[in-house]
Amino acid sequence: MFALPELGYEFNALEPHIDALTMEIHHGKHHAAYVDKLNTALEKYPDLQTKKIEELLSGIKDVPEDIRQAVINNGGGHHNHTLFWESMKPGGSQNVPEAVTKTFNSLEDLKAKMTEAAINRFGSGWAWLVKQGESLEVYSTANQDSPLMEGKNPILGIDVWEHSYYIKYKWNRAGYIEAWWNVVNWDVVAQRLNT
Ligand code: MN3
Repeated sequence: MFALPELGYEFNALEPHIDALTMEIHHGKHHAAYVDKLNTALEKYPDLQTKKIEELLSGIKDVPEDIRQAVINNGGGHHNHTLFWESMKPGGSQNVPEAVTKTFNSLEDLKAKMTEAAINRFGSGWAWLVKQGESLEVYSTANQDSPLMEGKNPILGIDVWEHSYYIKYKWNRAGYIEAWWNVVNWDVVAQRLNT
């Protein structure tokens, strides 16, 4: 059985960049629903219930076909959001990892690349910084598709589903993305890069 992880900070902790109501609904309703639906999908496959979510997603081709899409959507949703909550902290943090500046020249260049990927993701999805082997890459996925399904290790991701910004930013996805950079926890990004 998978469980909804604790946020680690209050719903209002990321204000004014991410508002409390968005956080409450996003975590307590959207993420919770992915977890519930993932558990329901796995009901008839007890062997899969004890696997780690990372294993399920990176081995998605081995997941039985009748529940594969449900695991892609809801398992992906569970893993993506878990990573997302951990990637943010009140006030953000400034310790940008050296690997980031090495690959992208500067933090500003990485931000520009990820922002572009996030703005240009048509419809719902995520923009990512991923690691594959030793190299870093920026790209985006649709819906809740996890980079793990393509053998890429997600390091930092921004949710650009409308549910992640519509209450405060309405149509202004770019405004939400710009504000989000203020709460990115680079310490966690650095940890992920080193594992
Ligand atoms: Mn979301």
